Amino acid sequence: MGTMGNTNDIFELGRSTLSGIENRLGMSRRDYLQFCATLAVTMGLPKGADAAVAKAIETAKRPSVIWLHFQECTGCSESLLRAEHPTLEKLILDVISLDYHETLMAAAGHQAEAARKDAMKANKGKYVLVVEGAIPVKDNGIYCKIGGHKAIDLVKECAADAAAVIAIGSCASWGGMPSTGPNPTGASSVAEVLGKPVVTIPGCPPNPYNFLATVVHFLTFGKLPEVDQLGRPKFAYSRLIHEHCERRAHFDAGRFAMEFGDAGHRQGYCLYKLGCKGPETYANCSTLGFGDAGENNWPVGCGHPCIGCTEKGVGFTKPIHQVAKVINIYPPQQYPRIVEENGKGASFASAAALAALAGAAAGAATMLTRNLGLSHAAEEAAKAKTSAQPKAEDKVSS
Ligand code: FSX
Ligand code: SF4
Ligand code: F3S
Repeated sequence: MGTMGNTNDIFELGRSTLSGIENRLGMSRRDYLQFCATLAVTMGLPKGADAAVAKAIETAKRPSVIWLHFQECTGCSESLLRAEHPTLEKLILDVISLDYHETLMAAAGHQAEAARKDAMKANKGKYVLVVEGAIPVKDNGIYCKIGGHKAIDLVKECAADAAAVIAIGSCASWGGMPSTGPNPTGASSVAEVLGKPVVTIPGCPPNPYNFLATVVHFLTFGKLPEVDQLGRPKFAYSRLIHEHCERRAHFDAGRFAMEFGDAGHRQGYCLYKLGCKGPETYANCSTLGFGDAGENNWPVGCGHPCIGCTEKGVGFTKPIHQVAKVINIYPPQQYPRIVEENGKGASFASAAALAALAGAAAGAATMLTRNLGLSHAAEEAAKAKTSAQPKAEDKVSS
């Protein structure tokens, strides 16, 4: 890896080499550098690292990526390549050379098989294998076949000559939804099938930036990021969601939503009593919004309890209404601010795109997000203005 850049490098980079990126992506230099800064921050890199990231993306050879799909819903790919966010999609396809992806490639049948074999041969020992979905192992693995090959054989064949293996999504990371009891197909994780640890990016779906940051780390530093004992990059999965949740101050103050739609829910109170699993789930959802629809674009930000989708033994295992085990009872040293404008993070453009592309339902969801996100203080201020007395049915339980 080269030395980390500094702020001057960023401007130098902007003047000297970024015109290529501008042309390729049809995006402004400012947006591109902002994207690099987001990735650098996601990885927890020190100040100035965004210049090194920008340079690596601009100059390094795009790694060949072979992307396999097994037992899953394709939500991981959807989350990465959302039609609503063409900029993100373009960036991803510029950062990596996606040589084989069953959902996206135009080729079919023997042509598709040939594309996979060609990419593996041409990039032997250098390609990144991304696996989405669990692998069924019961009854000799007959429950998932692609092109006549069993998933269990395909993953072993493709992993043999890969420089790195990344399991994307909870299904590939630990079995996810397909492994829910009684797990009739024996849905298993990539690490279990390969018999060795791999990098895992759990989440159903995972935050696209966590995947991108992992790939860009590989590109910038020539190695994958540091991981925990479950293979999860530490930059994203070392803290509990509950530690940085925007509703944490409500939890500590004992202000809870007791029912969906009650006064507490509408005022953005803590969702613990509705079964939120944030206190026992490790992920950065509370600090990094999904996609580019705004900082509050995550389950709790939208008024839904976290179901612990990143965490084996929690997501798809514990009943949604069951209260979470509070792993860390200590209050944080610093409280995240109760975001007054909670739910207003979505840019006008992305909210409009959501509404236009996904129809009225998404538009309504955006409005709901905004309404649910109104903070206690904002409601109180509004109430004071109109001198309205709270109604009996609006009483908040705690
Ligand atoms: Fe779906 Fe991916 Fe969930 Fe699994 O995400 S969003 S079922 S983790 O493998 O496609
Ligand atoms: Fe946030 Fe859930 Fe923790 Fe409440 S229980 S503070 S909603 S993570
Ligand atoms: Fe999943 Fe909970 Fe994050 S449900 S997306 S781990 S907030």
